[in-house]
Amino acid sequence: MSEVQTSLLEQKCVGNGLEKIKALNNVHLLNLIHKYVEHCNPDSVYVCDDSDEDKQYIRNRAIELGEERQLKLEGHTIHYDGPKDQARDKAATKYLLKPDTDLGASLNSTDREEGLKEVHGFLKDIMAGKQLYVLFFCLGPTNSEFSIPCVQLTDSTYVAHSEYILYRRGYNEFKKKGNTSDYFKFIHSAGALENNVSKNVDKRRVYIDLEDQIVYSTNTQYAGNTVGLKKLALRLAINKASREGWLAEHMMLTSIHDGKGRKSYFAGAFPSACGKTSTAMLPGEKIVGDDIAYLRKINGSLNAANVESGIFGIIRDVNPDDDPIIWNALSNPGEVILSNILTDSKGNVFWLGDDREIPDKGINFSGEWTKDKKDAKGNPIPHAHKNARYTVSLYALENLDSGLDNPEGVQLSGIIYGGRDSEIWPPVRQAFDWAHGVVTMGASLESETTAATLGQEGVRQFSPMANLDFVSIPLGRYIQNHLDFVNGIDNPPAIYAVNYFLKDSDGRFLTGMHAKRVWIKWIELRANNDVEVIETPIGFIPKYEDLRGLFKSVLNQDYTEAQYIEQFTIKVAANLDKIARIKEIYTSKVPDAPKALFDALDAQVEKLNSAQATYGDMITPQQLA
Ligand code: GTP
Ligand code: SPV
Ligand code: MN
Repeated sequence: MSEVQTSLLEQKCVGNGLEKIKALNNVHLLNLIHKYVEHCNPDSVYVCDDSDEDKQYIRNRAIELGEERQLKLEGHTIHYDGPKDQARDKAATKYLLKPDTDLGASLNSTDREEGLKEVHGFLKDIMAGKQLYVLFFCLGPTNSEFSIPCVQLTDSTYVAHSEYILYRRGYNEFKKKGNTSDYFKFIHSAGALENNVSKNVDKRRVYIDLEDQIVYSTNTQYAGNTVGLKKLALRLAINKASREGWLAEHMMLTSIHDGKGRKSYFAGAFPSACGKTSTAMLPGEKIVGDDIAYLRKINGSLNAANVESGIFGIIRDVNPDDDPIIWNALSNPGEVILSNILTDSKGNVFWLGDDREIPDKGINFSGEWTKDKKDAKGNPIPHAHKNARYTVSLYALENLDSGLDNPEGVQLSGIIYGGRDSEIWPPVRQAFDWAHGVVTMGASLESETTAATLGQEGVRQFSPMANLDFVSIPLGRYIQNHLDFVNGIDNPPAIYAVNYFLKDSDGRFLTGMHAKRVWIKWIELRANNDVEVIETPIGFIPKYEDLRGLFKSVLNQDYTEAQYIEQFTIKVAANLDKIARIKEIYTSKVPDAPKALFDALDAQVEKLNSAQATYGDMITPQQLA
């Protein structure tokens, strides 16, 4: 380490910041911090270790600078992202690739040298007049095979504060690792601010450099584009996992209880805004995680760990009936960051679907808001954004599972895939075997787009493993990794698919918000061999009597046979069309798609064709029972 480098940091670091960095004994890290302090040119640098004081400093500073405002409830603050910065920006998110690498047509990439030049152009002197925060966190439990240490450099107190709520602290994890370059690095700047929101969204970029495991994020605040350890890290992790033989997935983790002392863990992958948090928060069950999980083979079993220790959840429609635990967290004192909902002058908050009387004016994601306010196209601006969110620690929730911090993760009994599918898949079914589940459920997932990404909503999109937005290796290899992952696992978890979003021909949902409790209870019974099934061409489905019993015992609802038939009838032509769409994508866009994928799809087509010849296009469960 040269004199010049330490002298710049010495000059800029507040307090004993430089000593904190030096104590980590990591030259690579020291150089990285020096490089970006020099390049981004902040007025000062604040280095955080694992102390509560540093966390408190960040939170106070967020309020002092106005990136967050205190609300009526103690500990609650509100943050706003700009009107054009309310969701993940897929178009501006790109992998930086050398000319000789290719991730295939389904992933967004740009030339590495050009991308680095562009984003470093934006970053030059971008922090002048601001303070830079250096933060250390750990993905996954600390002291564990799952742990990945991360450093975040940001000029946003909101990003830093969110990370304190969402992740385990990692300063000591760095200390243990010593002089390594194998850690994740996140360089973020919100850029110039106007009314505390990023002003230059045309210069918003999320650029992922897989080679150096760095993600650069500029001129944006929305957490999905900025909080390094969330979706930015997932993209790095998928690549790392592929090199090291584990999986990084867009999955919630929950334990389901039979009421007699039996507890079984399930992982579930659903695209953004398609039910992960809602499924992880079911009444009577426990949450391990709601968004991102790492999966590893440990002692012959398939174990999963929550990468995070908090929730960045959609606040729309949160109500005491459907989400009592979240409602409680949002209605009582405690550390919570709310974003992009309406606030009045007294610090009260209003979100979409909360049934409270909405005031005529206040502040929301569009700035000063009044009931008659319209956007540039003349459309009314709702009082809160559809993708508005809350940030809360899992440790603050009464339904936290005891497995969150297990260094070995939790052992999975099942893996669930689900998307927004208004037409085709039944509410729940089980795959015949691992490959059938991986290919016809995970790799064949389609889902209608939502407000969690910028762009049109309700468009059906190919969404393999609910993870396509984050895949950072050729897609065929990603699927192959899943197919191979079963090798060496003694009792592989079964694979299930759910669909909470089936609609009737008038566009009404066929199942209510609570029905998922029944599907999950059925999955728990099935995973423990407590119920029988009906074999259909697309997998095993529940028997009517079992569902009738569960609807009664879990929800006190009468589930009629007519409902069952409507929901579980196999739509052969629609399934065949879907497989044709999926096959076309893998054929034309995924040059390395594994042969086993096509074999499983072809076998599925054959089963459907032969059932169609016998039973016709619509096959009721009774015909197969
Ligand atoms: P991200 O945080 O973006 O990853 O979303 P998520 O997968 O955690 O989705 P979440 O559970 O927050 O659900 C998103 C939206 O879907 C919520 O606003 C719910 O109202 C709606 N939703 C969840 N479950 C159901 C369901 O069973 N039926 C219907 N119709 N809507 C549901
Ligand atoms: C998602 O979009 O999948 C989310 C929110 O969970 S974000 O942080 O934007 O990724
Ligand atoms: Mn969620």
